[in-house]
Amino acid sequence: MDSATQIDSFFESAPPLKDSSKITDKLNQFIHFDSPSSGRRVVCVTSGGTTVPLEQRCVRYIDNFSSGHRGAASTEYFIKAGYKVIFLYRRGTFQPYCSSLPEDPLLECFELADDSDFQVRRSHSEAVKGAVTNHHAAVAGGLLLKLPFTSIFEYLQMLRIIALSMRSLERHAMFYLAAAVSDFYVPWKSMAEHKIQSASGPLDMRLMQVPKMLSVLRTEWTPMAFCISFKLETDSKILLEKANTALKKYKMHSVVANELLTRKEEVTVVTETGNISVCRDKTRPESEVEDPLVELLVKRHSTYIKDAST
Ligand code: PAZ
Repeated sequence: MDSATQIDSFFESAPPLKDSSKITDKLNQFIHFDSPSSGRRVVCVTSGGTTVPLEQRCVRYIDNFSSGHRGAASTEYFIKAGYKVIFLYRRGTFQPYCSSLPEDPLLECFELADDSDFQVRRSHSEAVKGAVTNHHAAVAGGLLLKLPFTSIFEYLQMLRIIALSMRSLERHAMFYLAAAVSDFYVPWKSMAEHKIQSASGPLDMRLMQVPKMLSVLRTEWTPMAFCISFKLETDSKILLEKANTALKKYKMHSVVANELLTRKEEVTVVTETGNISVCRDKTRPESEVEDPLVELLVKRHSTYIKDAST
């Protein structure tokens, strides 16, 4: 099967996305909230890992590691830089503007004020107020649209809808693909409907390869967008080579290479003209590597936009 056929068959056999027309409406409203001539840049930040269900009435699934911290933090820096952000995130993972919130369970953040009312505990009130204010400003100001996914089927269908909606933005569109996307899946039609029974003995299951959507994103869905993908490895010896291969194979504008253990300290931005190492400012404990990373990518995006007019 060639790759176009694999992609078609993935989408044809996937369970239909719930609310797809509502999602398209939300996206169109969000993207065109400013007048179309405002030249506002829009970035789609993907975040968190996709699941691969093993049963249609899913009890068990395979998961991909990603806390969603990278995507959530980067979203805040993109908004600070003037972008509108479509945050495509895995349900239950880190959210923008929540990093300073207390880790206590939700109910422990509140106390009863009197019989009928409650309030945020004084020790948490500054952090909660800051998070609520910043989040509200971003959403109400038309700068943040959050769209959740869980499975690989939802993720790829939503990514396609987003990409097609962003197509008209041409070079002002950016993709920052930090989500950890499954490489293997069970096609919906060959998946057990009910919970797999352990009494039947060892589980023998064949997983198909998830078709690579990066090429189709670059060549068909949004050919003019500025595209950044991520490459995670645990073996540092193969990391840069794999990132370089992805850069060329999928025609990415940059690939951000990171190792599992050091991903919060440093990343390497792999580009056609060389590799750029980006580190967290270690003199400031609260600093995040996403800050200089987003700054670098915003500059490169500006150059990409300017190059079109020369
Ligand atoms: O979500 P997180 O902050 O825990 O980790 C971020 C990351 C390592 C998932 C991301 O930087 C990344 O490399 N994503 C792509 C993973 C891959 O499919 O290779």
